[in-house]
Amino acid sequence: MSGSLFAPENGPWAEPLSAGTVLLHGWACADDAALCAAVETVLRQSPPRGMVTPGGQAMSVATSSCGDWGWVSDRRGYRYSAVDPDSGQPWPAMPDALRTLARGAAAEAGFAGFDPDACLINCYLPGARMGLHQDKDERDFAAPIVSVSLGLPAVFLLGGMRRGDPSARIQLLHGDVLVWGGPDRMRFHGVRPVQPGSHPLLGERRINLTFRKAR
Ligand code: MD3
Ligand code: FE
Repeated sequence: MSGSLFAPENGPWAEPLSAGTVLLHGWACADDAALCAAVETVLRQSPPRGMVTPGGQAMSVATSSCGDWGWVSDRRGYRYSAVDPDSGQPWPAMPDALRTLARGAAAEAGFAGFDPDACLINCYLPGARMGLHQDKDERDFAAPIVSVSLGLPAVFLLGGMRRGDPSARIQLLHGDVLVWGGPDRMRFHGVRPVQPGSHPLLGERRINLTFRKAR
């Protein structure tokens, strides 16, 4: 019965956080070594790099992507690009292990048929954080976003529809998968600074994958 609702004794379990957000605790744990290996393969081809916001601020998170589209930011703005601007080549293909995980998690959360064409890879060293923002660079807000947390834990901030709305603090551990869509798709969210530590598979890092339908 692995993966069924409210069965923590059986491994992964689903916790609805609000109308359109489900936290699948430990969903990625069973396959974590293969997932981390697939991510490392992508990162050798398109290494994580610091981005600059359109306002000129350096982001503390280093970012890469795989799939048909990758997310980039510079002084010209935020956008999706088919080419890694550092290599001049297309982004690495989305590994099957990653795509299968994202599709299964989306289906478990009620979004059957999710077909991501982009996977952002956010790499956090201790101290790295992500300020409150909305994900609004995608074309189709009807598709959900699936987030996979690997390595060091983090506290994520789940805000409201306006920047000033209060936000809940939610711990994301290695192997946790968060699916959000529908009424929650445009919520403000962020990540508190990652605390120092070491993880057996990834060392002194947190890696977050977000699967999106970009175009
Ligand atoms: C669901 N990444 O890449 S994902 C991003 O952990 C991004 O790297 C974060 O935000 C990361 O754009 C957070 C988890 C998350 C965060 C906020 C949410 C899921 C959410 C807000 C509403 C619903
Ligand atoms: Fe985001």
